[in-house]
Amino acid sequence: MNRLITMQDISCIGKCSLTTALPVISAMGIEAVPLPTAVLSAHTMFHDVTFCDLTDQIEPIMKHWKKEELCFAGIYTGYLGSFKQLQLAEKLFDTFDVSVRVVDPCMADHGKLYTGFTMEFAHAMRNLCAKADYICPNMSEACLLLDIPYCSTYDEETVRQILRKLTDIGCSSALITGISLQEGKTGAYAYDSKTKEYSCYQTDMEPQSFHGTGDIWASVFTGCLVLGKSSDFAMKTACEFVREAIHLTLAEENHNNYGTNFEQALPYLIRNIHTQ
Ligand code: PXL
Repeated sequence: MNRLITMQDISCIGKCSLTTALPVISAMGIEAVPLPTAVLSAHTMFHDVTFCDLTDQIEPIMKHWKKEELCFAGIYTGYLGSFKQLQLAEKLFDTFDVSVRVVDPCMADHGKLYTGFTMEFAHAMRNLCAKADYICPNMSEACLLLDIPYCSTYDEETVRQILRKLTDIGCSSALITGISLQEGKTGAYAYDSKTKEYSCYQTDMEPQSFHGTGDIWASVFTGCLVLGKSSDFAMKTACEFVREAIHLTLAEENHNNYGTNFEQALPYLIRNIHTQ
């Protein structure tokens, strides 16, 4: 059975980071191994969040896995909360030889850094991105990584130019999520610096956006790659799963606003990953 390490926090309430990555990766038939960085009572869009830092645990956990001679097919890093955690994530990539390395440089949305993040952190995130096979920022994160003003509107050529610059950081492929090239559509755009090929997938845009969808997207994308699927299939499957999760959330009259009903979309995901 494939085994995948995912390094990010546990936000108990919020349907993001590990509380989405673990069930999604497990549903795909992959052993989901968490490397938890912190425990928060809820994600940082809530007020008065409690926070317990687990940075001190990360190296001992890695050392133990190494001693046990455990092998992993992939590593996927998500929300990381400090410079030290960025360094440890780099060490994780150096310690385990895996075939799929995905960095989701979680730090911003809608042109704004998340609470507690700085431009210096965005610069430091570049070093981790350089070690990845794939990075999957949204447009806010892509612009921060490149130190350019936020592109709230863009044409296809601008997206392609940003993607090329992202791969100049050192990763082989870059994908930007949440790219909308047509009214009523949204999806992702990818560039593979080895083949110099671009690829785009667009699906119907749901009328509301939700927190945590980037984490769900990256979990499905990484899971597909670990299962040996193509990156085009991974991109399509991730986009369609997020659309379905939002669709099912909006179908519930009293849905919460802090995250999606992605759990109800898991059967859809399981059906879809076996179509190729
Ligand atoms: O979904 C990204 C994320 C993960 N973890 C925590 C967050 C956020 C986004 O705000 O606050 C703690």
